[in-house]
Amino acid sequence: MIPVDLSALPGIFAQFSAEGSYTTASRIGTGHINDTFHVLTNDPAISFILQRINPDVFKDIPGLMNNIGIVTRHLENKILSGDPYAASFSILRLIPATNQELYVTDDQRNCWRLYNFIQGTSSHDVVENPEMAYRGGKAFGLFQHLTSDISNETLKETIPYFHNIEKRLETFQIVVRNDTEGRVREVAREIEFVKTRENEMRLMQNLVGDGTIPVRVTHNDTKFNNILFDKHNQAVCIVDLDTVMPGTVLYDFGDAIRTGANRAAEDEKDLTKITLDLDLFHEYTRGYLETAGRFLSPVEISHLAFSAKFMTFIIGIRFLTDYIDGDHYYRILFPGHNLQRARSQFRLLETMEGHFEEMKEIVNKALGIRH
Ligand code: ADP
Ligand code: GN1
Ligand code: MG
Repeated sequence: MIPVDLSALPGIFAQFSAEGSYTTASRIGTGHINDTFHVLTNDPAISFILQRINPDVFKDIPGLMNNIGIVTRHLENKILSGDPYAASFSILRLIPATNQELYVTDDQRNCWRLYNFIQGTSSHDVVENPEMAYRGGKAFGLFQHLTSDISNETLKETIPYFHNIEKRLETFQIVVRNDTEGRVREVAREIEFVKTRENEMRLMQNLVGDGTIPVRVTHNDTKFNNILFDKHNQAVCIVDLDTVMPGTVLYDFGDAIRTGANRAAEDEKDLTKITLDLDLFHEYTRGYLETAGRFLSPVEISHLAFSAKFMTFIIGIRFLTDYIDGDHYYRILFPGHNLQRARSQFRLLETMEGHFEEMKEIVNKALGIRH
């Protein structure tokens, strides 16, 4: 992706039907794919999130924006109609372009979209305390609950096979075979790590493939920093809706645990600092089951602990694949960043393996006390 030309931002902003006039914009967040800016206006009470969508990753931007439109309208209707479950959420709204489209296209054929900025909120890359984990768990569970009445068929699968382990392993094997950057020698240990776990991880594909685990509307990128917290530390919104599409709740629970029950950064270099924190796991799970427990099936619940291992594994493989392939997919901040991210995921997975029985017990315990 070519870097964003900051001087073009006012002109892009002007193509949306937004209140207020542009004053400044600054980068916000630590996402690895899109370019996200906080746009301030002449009215201090009104600001926006302006995002360039990465076309190398998102091949069907009309489909993706249509999905986001459906989900944001659905949630807004629930909030405005006084749905008691939606009461704790703030409205996230796409601001249409002046031509009524949900996005605009710039001279380089990049697509941009605009959201209202939810004032007084911020996100956390790393969970700070068990209370925050509990509230985050409740918020992702609530998001699933509130979107569970959108029919799967209305949403397009905008990145096919996104959490499909067979496909991810296949791609991994291809990049290892091609070794275009000569990096394979350096990652022999990580390749072995993958090999010894791939059969266990294929279980997820079997469960989804034979219908044991239902396909539902899911977020598919439930990193902790995709939850907005207000000044009172209440979770008030789920953002980063690019991958909302048919999936399984296991993807969302597992992905959230990677960052929601781990006090180290996703790319922590000092592996001794990385561990699955059982207190955070307990609190996240308790919060999650309070809101999602009412619609989950027993088989989904019984695989929650496994899903944390699964998602940590698959995301570790994706970072490792990108490293071996020459860092084309994720934004990196220094050479070797993707390898560091992969190593940190694999270390986290090892600690989950060490605590697996306790994780299963915690799920059962949280289930028992959810009402
Ligand atoms: P990325 O793909 O870059 O992660 P996100 O949509 O997650 O993009 O946005 C990046 C960060 O910007 C979020 O982690 C959050 O801190 C902030 N953010 C995103 N949307 C909003 C919003 N509507 N209101 C307030 N803050 C937001
Ligand atoms: C990417 O864009 P961001 O940083 O929220 C990725 C997720 C990974 C995540 C790992 C579309 O999310 O799947 O879990 O990085 N998004 C896409 O941090 O590939
Ligand atoms: Mg994000």
